[in-house]
Amino acid sequence: MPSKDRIAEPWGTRTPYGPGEEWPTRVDTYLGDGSSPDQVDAWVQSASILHSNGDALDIAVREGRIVGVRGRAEDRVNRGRLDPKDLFGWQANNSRERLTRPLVRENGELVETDWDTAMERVVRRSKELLDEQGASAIGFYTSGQLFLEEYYTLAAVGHGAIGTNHMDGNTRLCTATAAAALKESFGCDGQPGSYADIDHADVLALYGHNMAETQTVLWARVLDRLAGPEPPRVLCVDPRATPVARAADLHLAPLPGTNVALMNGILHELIRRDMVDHEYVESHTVGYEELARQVRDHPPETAAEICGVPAARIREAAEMLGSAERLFSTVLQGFYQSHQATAAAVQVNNVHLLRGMLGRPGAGLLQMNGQPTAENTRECGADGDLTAFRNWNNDEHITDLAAVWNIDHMRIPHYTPPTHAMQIFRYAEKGSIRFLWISGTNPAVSLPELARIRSVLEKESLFLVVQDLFLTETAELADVVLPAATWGEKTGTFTNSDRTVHLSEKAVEPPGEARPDLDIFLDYARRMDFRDKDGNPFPQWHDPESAFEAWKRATEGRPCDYTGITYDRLRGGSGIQWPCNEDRPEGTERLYGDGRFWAAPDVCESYGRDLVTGAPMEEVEYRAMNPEGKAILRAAEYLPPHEEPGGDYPFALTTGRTLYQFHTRTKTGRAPQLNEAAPEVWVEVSGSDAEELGIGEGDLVEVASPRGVVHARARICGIRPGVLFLPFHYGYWDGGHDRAANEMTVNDWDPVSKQPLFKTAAARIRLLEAGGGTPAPAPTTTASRPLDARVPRTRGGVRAEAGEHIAGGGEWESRSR
Ligand SMILES: Nc1nc2c(c(=O)[nH]1)N[C@H]1C(S)=C(S)[C@@H](COP(=O)(O)OP(=O)(O)OC[C@H]3O[C@@H](n4cnc5c(=O)[nH]c(N)nc54)[C@H](O)[C@@H]3O)O[C@H]1N2
Ligand SMILES: Nc1nc2c(c(=O)[nH]1)N[C@H]1C(S)=C(S)[C@@H](COP(=O)(O)OP(=O)(O)OC[C@H]3O[C@@H](n4cnc5c(=O)[nH]c(N)nc54)[C@H](O)[C@@H]3O)O[C@H]1N2
Ligand SMILES: [Mo]
Repeated sequence: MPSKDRIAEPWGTRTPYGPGEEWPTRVDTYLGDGSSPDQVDAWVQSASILHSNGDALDIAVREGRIVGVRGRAEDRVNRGRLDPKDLFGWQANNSRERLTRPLVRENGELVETDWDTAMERVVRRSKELLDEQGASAIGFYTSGQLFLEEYYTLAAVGHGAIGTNHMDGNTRLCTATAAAALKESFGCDGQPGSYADIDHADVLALYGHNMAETQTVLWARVLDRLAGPEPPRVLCVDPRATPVARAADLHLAPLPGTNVALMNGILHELIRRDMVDHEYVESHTVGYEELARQVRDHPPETAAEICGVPAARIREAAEMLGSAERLFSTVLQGFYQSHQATAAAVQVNNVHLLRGMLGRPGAGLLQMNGQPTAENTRECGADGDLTAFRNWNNDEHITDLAAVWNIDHMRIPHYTPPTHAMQIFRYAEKGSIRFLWISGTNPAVSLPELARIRSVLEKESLFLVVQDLFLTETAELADVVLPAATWGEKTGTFTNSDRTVHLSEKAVEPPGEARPDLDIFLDYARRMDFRDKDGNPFPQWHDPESAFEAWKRATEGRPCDYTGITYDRLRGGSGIQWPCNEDRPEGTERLYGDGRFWAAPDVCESYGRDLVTGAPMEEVEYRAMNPEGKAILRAAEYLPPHEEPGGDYPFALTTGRTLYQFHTRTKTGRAPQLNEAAPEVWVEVSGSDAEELGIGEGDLVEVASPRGVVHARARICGIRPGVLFLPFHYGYWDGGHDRAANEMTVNDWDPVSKQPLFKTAAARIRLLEAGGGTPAPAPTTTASRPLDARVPRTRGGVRAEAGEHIAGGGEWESRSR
């Protein structure tokens, strides 16, 4: 087996294939801690939790410790491949900095204690507040990184037992817009497409999605198509020269925040040139006239002026999309976290509806997820959604869920809309939420306008519970810290972006007294003595598998039907795509192939919102508009962002990710190979801006917005002039001050999805100190690839095994384009 430096070559060896062929297998393995394969005591089935791709893998265990991972060849998602985070990220499990005992605040200091003491404090405060103020005093803010069983339990505890409206996940920051866009267009959440569409597509369109860095294995699938016969054409919409942009046939680099203008220009062309499947539109959609009217006066020239993209390029994009026979599109944070997020994401759905590109091999669409288990947060209803894609505004859905839970339906709060994350923090700031339980997320680094978030979390009037693996920036501010067990240390299931459900089995014991999140939530429920209608303990389940079985009953007959899946069926083979039930025992590759949607008034998850104002539609309006439950073509006009570059802040600041780090780095920052590949914050500046400002590669600069400041080394790269980019990974647990991108971001959100705007702010930049020739600490293999060819390339130092391909033969270069 040849070895590859998987830090220097994150996508590994090419295994080219042609349209309609099966993606070849390539099994990637990495064993650390000086272990060799014959020393591995057991390989335990799991999947990756450092992105939403769902790469299936087996965990290597030696003497009770995790020592490595190996991709699962039999899985439909990755066919054995692993990305650098998959290969090296597990090392964080073994970190000596893991929390091993509960902590409580005594005289201002966090001190170690036992579980009884910690839980009794949580329970006592809950009861006091429920007596004094009621459920409105209590809030939960969870994650996209726990397991399905844990979210379902939390949803039952929060919405069912306590009856609070104040429950959301960090999925609000992540994929709230994906959910909203799917509800707006198709009546219900649920990804229409499948990863296998990449095997068939002749055009791939990636909107604000740096797939190469954020779903690295899926990108390897694309690269393998590009290296094979009859490759697809690729469209990339991103203001930076990402690896996706470099591989694309057409790269549009709009100014951040102008996606709706761009999409309307494209839709104008599609309609003007009549690249529309009228039969499909007529049979399966409503809203065509309104959409056509909206974009009629929005030709590419108008879009060009707003987006700063030549009109000719916009026409080329329309030509590419309009001539595709099998169009596959993905959308992610460049749309979801940008201005007019839902309105923009919906226009991508519109392209597919106009062209009838849904539910056939290669004709598909993924409003991507980001976090590994974000799909489950939404499905289970541990965010603002109602369990199993039920509709908050449909009384029958509430009654139905109450019957599943065997509780009185009046216990489920449905008098006002669920409180979204930013509003939860606002209520905590104002003092009406007085108890906040944060699990599996680190808002002191990941929420916008950090100075304000810190002041909220520090408030005396707020009782803060933090459940995490490490003493994060957020945990430091808690009243009670609960040490959680994580992936590899607990059993459960989770679902990736293309609806593939994987089982992740417990491989090793958690460190010290750390406990699975499921056990912690259930322990709380028992101590609170929650009961169902028959006086039985509620939730009625007691371990992962009984939670999963209970969840299945909640999904019966809903779009995300899990009733045909069991833990046993998930063992051994590939993950399974929901819906999976009696009618579809093998699961379902693609939704909506029959042109039927979950949009009928009685079944839909939402009656929709106005895309511009976010105002909710009433049931009667929805019934009048869409009585037969067709897909909905929803139009939106472009509006300028609230904060535009200009005056003292002439640059558009955007933020995001790099391939080697995950979020606030609690895991990747503790995996040496990954951390060394991207050890410190940097800021990306274009060549022309750098020249004008007299800034050179590696110079120390100050970047400031009206809200805060970051100090960083400058990386001069292929970003669009006028735009600055900061990775948001760097907080304060292992570094100095003024380095978190969210010191600068704005406290504003999309009116429809309520997702915060992390991608648009106005900023200025100035030189602080010349770098003396030392380059910025940014990777060179990624979007941050330097213009200066003399900067040394990123190397791994440690070599990971990358299996050779089984089909094909010989080493291939990806097509140079
Ligand atoms: N390596 C790595 N992988 C990850 C993660 C990670 O932290 N690290 N996190 C996971 C999670 S939770 C998520 S949500 C996903 C996110 O995955 P992505 O969405 O792919 O990642 P981002 O870097 O946030 O943003 C994508 C791109 O949006 C572009 N962009 C910025 N503003 C605009 C705009 O206004 N319009 C357009 N068209 N583009 C714009 C940026 O230049 C950036 O390249 O990644 C997942 N995978
Ligand atoms: N400026 C800017 N800000 C952003 C973004 C951006 O692009 N730009 N992206 C946003 C997006 S898409 C996301 S998803 C968020 C991510 O933001 P966060 O969710 O705050 O980031 P993480 O570092 O993933 O935090 C997860 C926490 O959960 C802990 N954890 C991991 N596994 C477990 C477990 O099994 N149990 C428990 N209890 N804890 C666990 C980890 O140690 C970590 O502290 O950031 C958002 N913030
Ligand atoms: Mo995310």
